[in-house]
Amino acid sequence: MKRNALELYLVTDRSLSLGRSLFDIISAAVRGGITMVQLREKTCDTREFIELGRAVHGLLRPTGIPLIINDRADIAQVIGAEGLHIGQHDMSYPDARRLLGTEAIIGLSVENEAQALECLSFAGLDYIGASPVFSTPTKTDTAAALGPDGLARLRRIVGAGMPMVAIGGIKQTNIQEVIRAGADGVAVVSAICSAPSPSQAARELLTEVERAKS
Ligand code: TZP
Ligand code: MG
Repeated sequence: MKRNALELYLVTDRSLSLGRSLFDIISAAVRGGITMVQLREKTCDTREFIELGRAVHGLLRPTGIPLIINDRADIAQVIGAEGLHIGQHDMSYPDARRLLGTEAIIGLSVENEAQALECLSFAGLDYIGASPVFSTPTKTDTAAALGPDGLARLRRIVGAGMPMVAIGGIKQTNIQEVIRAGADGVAVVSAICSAPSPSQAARELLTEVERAKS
């Protein structure tokens, strides 16, 4: 995985897409410059998830934007997605790597310093998702918010070499502090999925990430 693929990572949530199709939201966000997509589908059935995954993969493949599937290694495998994102209660990282092989992108959510430390023993882990940086109505069953200081502590633990994306409550106005704390980029749900114009929202968020990194 190219590390700059983490700059603006769209994570989907159909319940926040204001009645619009996820496919349309993702298409618009691609036009706005997103660098990676995670399909995070908690409510649709498996067959619908696979259908959506195939359609989205068809959209993304020509653009080179990696498609990551949340939780479901089986779905990542059948649709040939570029990768899988797992949380601390999903399949373990070593098992996911065994199943998907060395080529797959595998990312892991990290919520605290002990989990960050454990990542140091995970050979080939592609990135960590520091979660949540700010508390967010999008996902309320989370650990306590890390804040920029907690994010900086995770960066010190995993070292400069580990790609790290920040998630949770990220919007245009807090991107500067998140990048300054050591994130390579930001993962967002509502800032794009619920935006009146997902393409414009993506463009503005990406501009802010690039400004923060320059
Ligand atoms: N994991 C930690 S916070 C979160 C996830 C999936 C939701 C982030 O959503 P938003 O709307 O970008 O705050
Ligand atoms: Mg999960």
